[in-house]
Amino acid sequence: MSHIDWKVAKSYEDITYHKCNGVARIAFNRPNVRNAFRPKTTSELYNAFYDANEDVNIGVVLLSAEGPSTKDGVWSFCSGGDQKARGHQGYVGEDGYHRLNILEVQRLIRFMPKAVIAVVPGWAVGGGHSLHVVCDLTLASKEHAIFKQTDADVTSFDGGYGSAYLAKMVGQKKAREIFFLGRNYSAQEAYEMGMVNAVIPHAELETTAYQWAQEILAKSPTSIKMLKFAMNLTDDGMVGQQVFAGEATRLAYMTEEAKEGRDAFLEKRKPNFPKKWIP
Ligand code: S0N
Repeated sequence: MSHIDWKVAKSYEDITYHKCNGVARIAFNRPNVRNAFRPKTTSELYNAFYDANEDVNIGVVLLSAEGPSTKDGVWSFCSGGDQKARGHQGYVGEDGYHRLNILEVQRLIRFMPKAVIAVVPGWAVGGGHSLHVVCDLTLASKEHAIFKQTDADVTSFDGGYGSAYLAKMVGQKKAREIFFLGRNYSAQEAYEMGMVNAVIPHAELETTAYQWAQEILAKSPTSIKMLKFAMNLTDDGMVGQQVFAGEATRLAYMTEEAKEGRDAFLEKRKPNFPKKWIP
């Protein structure tokens, strides 16, 4: 990790979780298996993202990865679902039940009112690729990031954001190539396709991500939130509308009309709303 003064927010087994100056950093920490996620990892991810979402002092979340592998020095962001944790019915947790809770993590990233930046220091593969797709921004290591979709190799595929939203991002033909052929793409190629925002020298990746976060933190929080939800809306259907509209309701609560509506009910009288029909 870089020289930023990160403070441990909570200790976990499969991830690390830090905070510093309005930024939360959640990082995969299974580098020897290319940061594959098992049910324990996704539970921990959900828990950390939930905490970052609830913390009003946090405005931006970095999803990154520890590394490199102590076995061979290779860097990874995430290689998706842990194939060793797969039973007959799916990814099996410590309680013996199969779980698909990476999708809950995806939804939290997608619906949280804060920018989430994928910081990709190495392999982004399978479900790890899908996670970078669902994040708001992606920064990639110039030397080590490799993007690859193996879902169709192992019959463990993401038919949601990982593929359909990717197609909106890079175009239908390119998305089908990524999934149907499963080739490796460099950070530069991913940038040219439109699924990476910037290609960063590896040694500067974490500090650059932190700087991008600080730039976002200088903006109006309500604007960032409403813009994120507005850009999500058309792709997220009724749920997208629900998330966006929830914020519209929250803003409406701050008006004189809302105050009058509440007071009239509590005082058992008819409301006398200000008669201003502003176009
Ligand atoms: C990442 C790859 C390309 C790296 O290749 P490289 O550098 O040659 O390394 P390897 O020697 O292959 O790997 C090093 C060690 O790491 C282990 N390992 C790597 N990836 C995994 C993994 N995903 N699971 C378990 N172990 C992994 C290797 O076994 C090796 O260990 P040792 O040293 O002990 O031999 C390459 O490793 C690769 O292709 N990995 C597999 C990528 C993959 O197929 N991932 C799964 C794809 N599918 C998903 O992720 C589905 C996502 C998902 O969960 C989901 C999505 C939608 C709806 C539901 C779900 C759901 O099921 O929850």
